Amino acid sequence: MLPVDVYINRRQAYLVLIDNRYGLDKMLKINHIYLENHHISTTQVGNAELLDQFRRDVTRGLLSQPKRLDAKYFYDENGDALFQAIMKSPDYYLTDCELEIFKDRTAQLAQLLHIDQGPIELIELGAGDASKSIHLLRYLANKQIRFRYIPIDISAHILRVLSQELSQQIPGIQIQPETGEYFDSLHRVTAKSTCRKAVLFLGSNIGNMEKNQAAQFLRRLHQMLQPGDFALIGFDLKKNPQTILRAYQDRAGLTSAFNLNLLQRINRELGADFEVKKFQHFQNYDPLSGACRSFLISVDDQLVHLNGISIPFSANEPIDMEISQKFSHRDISDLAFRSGFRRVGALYDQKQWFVDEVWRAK
Ligand code: AVJ
Repeated sequence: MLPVDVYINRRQAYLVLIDNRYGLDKMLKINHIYLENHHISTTQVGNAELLDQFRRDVTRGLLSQPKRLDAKYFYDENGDALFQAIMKSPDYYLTDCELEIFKDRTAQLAQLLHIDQGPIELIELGAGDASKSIHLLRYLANKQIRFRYIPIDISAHILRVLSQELSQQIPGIQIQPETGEYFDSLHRVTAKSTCRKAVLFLGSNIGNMEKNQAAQFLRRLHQMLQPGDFALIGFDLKKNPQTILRAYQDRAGLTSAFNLNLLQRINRELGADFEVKKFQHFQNYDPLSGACRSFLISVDDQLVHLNGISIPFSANEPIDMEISQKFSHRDISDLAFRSGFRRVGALYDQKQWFVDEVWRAK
């Protein structure tokens, strides 16, 4: 659901939402306090446009060879819930490691970001439910540092959950949620203010890009920042291959459900006819390249219909779903070098499975 307009009527505010699952317009009453604490962006692209983009990307992906789907589309309402379950799973170690860093090393983190140098905007890319960054935000609030928190996420749903939760947990927090793709949203944000900035890119979200894409992404990020601005980037490190594989081939089958949910979403939102039980999740990890990849494998020869197009699948044909790249120290320093950032600090969890790196724009 996406807010498309805001009405203010006496002390009540209404957000008009379009629920794309049912094609219904809904009015949602939001309370006065909620509105005061939030900047509500009315510049978002309409729902129809997003749906069109989704349709184009899915069609192109399924007509290419090999077939692929973009993992950024995992995050509808069901996908958000599944990812939250993954983060709590004992097999998925990434969140625990990074949470440990944010809980135990908050002061060092804040210091590395030069919090004593006055007001700062904390922009979080792919903020999700902000379960890690909340520890840093609470620390800044307690120290009475002036800051604004700008969570960016492709899921409008998770941003609503997050905004409600944060306003409760940290009363008076200035929060400006932005729904959309990373760079569209970043452009909107940087055009609006010249305040000094720290961009948070946690959870090894950077691992969802192929190596060269990641380098290009970080180069663009660097170009958008002012000298002296910060980036705080979470990298999942190379480690025992079994440990890594286990995180994505989890015993509860959450990752499998997470992948299959995208087929269900395509059926529901784009009117396709995937028979979800005719696809099987397959995960692999290559310890040489550090690429951990998710596939959905067609169990049989089958036809799937989408937009009046018939898409043939042969038995055992894969759909390339997601990469979760793992990094060596060398990989990380290469990325910093190629993107033009200076590395100014690094914080590890006890097991040294994960690192949050602090980089400064030159
Ligand atoms: C949110 C991209 C960091 O790749 O580890 C979790 C997503 N996919 N389980 C990851 C994910 C399957 C996650 N990131």
